[in-house]
Amino acid sequence: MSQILIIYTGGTIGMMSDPTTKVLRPINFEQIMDNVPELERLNCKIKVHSFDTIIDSSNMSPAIWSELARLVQVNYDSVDGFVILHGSDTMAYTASALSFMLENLDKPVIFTGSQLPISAVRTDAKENLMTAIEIAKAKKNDKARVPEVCIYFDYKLFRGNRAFKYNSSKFEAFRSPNYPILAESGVHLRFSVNDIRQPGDGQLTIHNELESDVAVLKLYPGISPKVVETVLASDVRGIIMETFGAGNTTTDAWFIDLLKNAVDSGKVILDISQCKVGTVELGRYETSKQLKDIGIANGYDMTFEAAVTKTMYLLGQHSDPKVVKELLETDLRGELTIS
Ligand code: ASN
Repeated sequence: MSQILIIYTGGTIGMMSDPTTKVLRPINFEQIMDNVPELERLNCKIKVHSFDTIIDSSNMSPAIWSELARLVQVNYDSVDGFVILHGSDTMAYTASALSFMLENLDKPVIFTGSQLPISAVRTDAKENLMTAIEIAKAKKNDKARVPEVCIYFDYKLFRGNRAFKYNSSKFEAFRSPNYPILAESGVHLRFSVNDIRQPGDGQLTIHNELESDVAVLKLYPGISPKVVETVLASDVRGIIMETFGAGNTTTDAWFIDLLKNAVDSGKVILDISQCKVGTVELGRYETSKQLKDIGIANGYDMTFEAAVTKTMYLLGQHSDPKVVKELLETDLRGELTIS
């Protein structure tokens, strides 16, 4: 019989409305179980690890990502797969971070949650939870069907580092426009076999050293030298720069000079687009050619969540900015497509 470890961190799935204030607050896992008697009828053994402090995912942190990676490592040999219950607000960050922290993963790590509490009559939590468990235990020829860090939500399975929360009120909360979904659930559970990554031969390795101090520079027409200078002067080694269209920026000399000085001083600047669909193409327009020349890293079609967590992960592993730049531009866990 399959064994699944459910790790409960919090999120709306396990919240209840406070009778007096009406504010949604997290509840404990036993109260969740009471709402899903169907769990008993699943043909698998379920172990549960509940965090001591149950959180809204806006309070998620790299320290908790490390604890999640450790729990996966400690239980790796004794279970067939993992289901992590997590708030949807920052689920894509945690899933992206875990995808980098868990190297050579060959078992499913499926994040899920819900938009309505599990106790609500119209809840989406039960379907999300039950199908996430089905996916975590799904095997073919004794091998996991999805040996990846994923997000399962509203009948769709996404690669974790390709998804982002785009809707705060619909059940269809996530999208992954730059990569196909890995499975779809309906009457049948259909896996997109060709889009699922297959593991290499190596042993699972956990990377817990993250450098969480990164900065973000989001461009807008009219951004001033003062603003750009402030972000670039901050005491961080990595900056995620959200640019226009296919990775374009102003060509104003002051702007390019500030970026160049920052790169020359050893900072890594990663170019990702403010567009949610499509990719950065450094050098396609005049407005990105100089970025390539001065050593800005190409983020291709990475999500913001993947870009931030990948930068934290690489800065935690490597001190040489050239190595960090090179690896940022490399497909490590299926997070980018080199065009
Ligand atoms: N605020 C919640 C959270 O991210 C939202 C949710 O889970 N739907 O924890």
